[in-house]
Amino acid sequence: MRTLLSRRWRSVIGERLPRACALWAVILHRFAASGIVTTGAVRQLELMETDKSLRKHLIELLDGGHAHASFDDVIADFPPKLRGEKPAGLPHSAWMLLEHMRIAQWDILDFSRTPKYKTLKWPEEHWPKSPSPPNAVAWDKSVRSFHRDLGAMRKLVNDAKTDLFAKIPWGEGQTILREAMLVADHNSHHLGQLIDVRRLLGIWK
Ligand code: NI
Repeated sequence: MRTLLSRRWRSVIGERLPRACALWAVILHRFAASGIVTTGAVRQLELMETDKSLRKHLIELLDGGHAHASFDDVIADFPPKLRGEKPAGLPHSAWMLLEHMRIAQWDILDFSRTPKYKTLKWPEEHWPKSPSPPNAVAWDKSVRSFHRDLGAMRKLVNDAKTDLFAKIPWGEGQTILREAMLVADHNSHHLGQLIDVRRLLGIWK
C-alpha cells in the first residue's frame, strides 16, 4: 500500500523513533494499521524494544539482589579476623569464595572480549592457594576488582553495538548472552555459599 509519507520521512520514523519510549509502539501500530508507516518500521521498532528489554533484564540479573542478598550485602562488613575461617563442615573460607568469584568473573569477561583469550588451569588458577587473605589490602583489592569487572560486563551487555546472540568468534558457539548469564549464575551460586559461611560463623543478620 502506498503510504501518505515520503520515503524520507518513513525512514526517519523507522530509524529514529525506535529510540524513543514504548508509547511510540502503540502509536506506530495505529499508523501502520492506517497505512501511514510501513509494518516493516513497526517490526523494527518491536525488535529494538525487545532488545532493550533483554539488556535491561540481563543488567538486573548481573546486579543481583532482587530475589536474594546482593554481593555488597554479603561482603561489605565481613569481619577481618574471620575472612580466612573455614566453618566446620564447609570446604571454603570467605576469602576462597571471594577470590574464586573474582577470578571466574574475570575469566568469563576476558573470554567475552579478548580474541587471544587463554584458558585458566583448573583448579589451581581458579582458587587462591591459602584460605586466608595475606592482608586486608588484598581483600579490598579483590572486592574492587570484582566490582570493576562486573561493571565491564554490564557495559558490554548495555552497549547497543554488542550483538548478544552472535557467536563469539574465538569460542565454540558461546554468545555474550550466554556469558552474561553464566557470570550472574556463578556469582549467585557462590554468594549463597558465602551466606552459609557467615551463618555458621554466627555473623549473618
Ligand atoms: Ni565456581
